[in-house]
Amino acid sequence: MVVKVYGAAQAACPQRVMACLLEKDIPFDLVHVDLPSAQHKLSSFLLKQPFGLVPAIEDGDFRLFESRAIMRYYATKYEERGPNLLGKTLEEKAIVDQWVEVEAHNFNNLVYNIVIEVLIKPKMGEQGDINIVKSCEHKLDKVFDVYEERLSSSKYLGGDYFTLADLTHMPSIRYLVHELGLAHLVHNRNKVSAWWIDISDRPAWKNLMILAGY
Ligand SMILES: N[C@@H](CCC(=O)N[C@@H](CS)C(=O)NCC(=O)O)C(=O)O
Repeated sequence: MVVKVYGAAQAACPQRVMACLLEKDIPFDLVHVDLPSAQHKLSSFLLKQPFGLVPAIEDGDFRLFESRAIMRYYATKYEERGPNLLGKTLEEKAIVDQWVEVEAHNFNNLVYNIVIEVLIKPKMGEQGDINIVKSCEHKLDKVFDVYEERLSSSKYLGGDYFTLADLTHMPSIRYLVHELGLAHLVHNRNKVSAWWIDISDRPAWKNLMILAGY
């Protein structure tokens, strides 16, 4: 049974799921949900994701939403296949989880708010608020200082090898570097810059970039 991913190829949260599936070599079909026409708010889609957000998956009879829950599910279900994305010992797994939580609670919203002001509002004919952008950029600067420190003593955020801790950051960092004019946040820092160059060179990520049509 091929996994169905409901989402949009260029939306960050579905990309988190697809990056994980590609790392694990799990075949999937992307079922396009058209965000500009608010297809994700239709009652038929709310059956799959009751908050009207992408992604959601269907795997046979099994359904799941929330991108980080989905990536954890597949990384666990296929723990023995392909790269270990979870950590091996209980402590390694806890540290991977810690950085996944950091991404969800200290990082993601800052980038998301900038995306809204810089990309989404202008597309809808509204002017973005530069003060929100500046404030989020300032906060992100501090978060990246923490990452620089972490990556000075550990090759990857979760430990010695690439895990979900790194993967979960990738869609947002791509936005910063390639679409929001904020590449300096990454490349002004030696360790963060080397880390991003390394993880964005992974075949799974490059395949996702092709799929997304970049
Ligand atoms: N916590 C959710 C967030 C999902 C989310 O915010 N998805 C965005 C795309 S990255 C979306 O559906 N945006 C459309 C909207 O807000 O109407 C997850 O990780 O799956």
